[in-house]
Amino acid sequence: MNEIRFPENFVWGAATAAFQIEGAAQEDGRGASIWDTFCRTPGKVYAGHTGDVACDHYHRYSDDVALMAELGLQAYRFSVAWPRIQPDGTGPVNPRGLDFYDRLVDTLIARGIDPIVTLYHWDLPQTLQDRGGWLNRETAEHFAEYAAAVHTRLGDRVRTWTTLNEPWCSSYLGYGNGVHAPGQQDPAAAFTAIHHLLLGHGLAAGALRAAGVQVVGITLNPTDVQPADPTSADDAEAVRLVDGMHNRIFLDPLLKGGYPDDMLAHVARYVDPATFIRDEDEKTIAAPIELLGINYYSPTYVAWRPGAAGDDKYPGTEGRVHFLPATGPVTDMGWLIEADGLTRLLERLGRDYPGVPLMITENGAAFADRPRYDPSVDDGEVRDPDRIAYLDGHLRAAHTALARGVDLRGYLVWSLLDNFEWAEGYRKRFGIIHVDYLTQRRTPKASARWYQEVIARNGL
Ligand code: GBH
Repeated sequence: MNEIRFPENFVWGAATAAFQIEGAAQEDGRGASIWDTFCRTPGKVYAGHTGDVACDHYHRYSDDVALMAELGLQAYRFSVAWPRIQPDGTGPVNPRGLDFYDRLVDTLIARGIDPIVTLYHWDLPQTLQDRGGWLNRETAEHFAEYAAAVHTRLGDRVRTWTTLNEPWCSSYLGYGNGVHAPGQQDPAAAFTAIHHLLLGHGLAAGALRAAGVQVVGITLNPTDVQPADPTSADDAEAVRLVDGMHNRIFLDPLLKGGYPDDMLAHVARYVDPATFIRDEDEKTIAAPIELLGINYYSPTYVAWRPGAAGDDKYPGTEGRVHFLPATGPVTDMGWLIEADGLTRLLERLGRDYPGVPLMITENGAAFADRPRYDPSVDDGEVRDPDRIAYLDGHLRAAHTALARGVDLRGYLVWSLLDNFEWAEGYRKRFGIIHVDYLTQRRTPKASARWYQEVIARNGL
């Protein structure tokens, strides 16, 4: 394969999220989040796994940052746990919660690693959920107050601030099909949640801007939507609907000033949008941003299938769209591996939403490590050739988009560590660093060593 080089200032890093790695769930005044509750709801999370200990990163952050430095990471994207900062989601801040992120940021900076903050990676304070969560407009206002409070403490050292991680998941999985916390199952609720999440983003973006932040952003998980049959007009209609619900319903209000008309009409089949969208909201949501984070894992293939049952993945497409099962190689999550989807997605974003710099804020794959536990070959190495192949393919795909003029500023691998994979618990491993949950021992996998070289040579 050809050698490829990335641009001079291209940023290389890794990403994590608070609930997935921190543990210390009861410590230093942290309040409960909707994920603490969800983990304790029978049947929701694999084997009843919880975030109580996770990777114990709360206590081991300093060693973890040392590992990041060893790998040569230039940036580290982490999320702040809202219930550590405001245990009940509102009111006075809990200084001990802020102290943790203060120490983390200092440690990163001392090692020359640029901190990228995500303010919300799904761990809503349970108290706010008790008042309706993202179905309650006030949650959006509370989110902006929380954002300002975190900025007051970290704003002198953190340059890059992102508001939400993947509001698609918070809304559709959290309120639409119940796969994520808080586990509600109602398409109308999902649409209401989308709006309040976006409003929360807009209000928080405004608060950060007022505080002087120069790089404000948000992370989405837009997908590359493809038709089962490229010659079918019906399948093209399925693509339009899914692209609308997955991508445009978030991207258009953020970057084009308002919701797409076809999506407003679609939502109206479930709930009157006028019950939650107020006059100035679209203006608030369209606050300027300097960074659009993209989390990419897999493309989406769809067919038009009137009357189809059982596709509950996208609440609001029931009986209209069939989501094709993977027809090629998959990861341990069952997600189709298709790096070209990343090139197509990046080019499409560059074309349809010009002017906003992009960063891949997550990309990676779950694979079982092998054959570490085979005593005949247990030499301490964690072999993950599938992950190396996945990352290599996706970096080449990103590079192709760059070569075609897409303004892509960096790449953050998901994830630094094996961690709590939401409804899948600890059984799915996304890390480039292996975590032995019995001992909390960290072992960089072969992919981490490979990534270290990619960074060192700024290319493949
Ligand atoms: C991200 O979510 C999260 O930000 C991160 O916390 C998480 O650990 C990581 O990815 C890995 O899951 O239903 O089979 O068609 C990604 C969530 C993944 C949601 C792909 C939509 C569609 C797969 N997205 N998924 S499928």
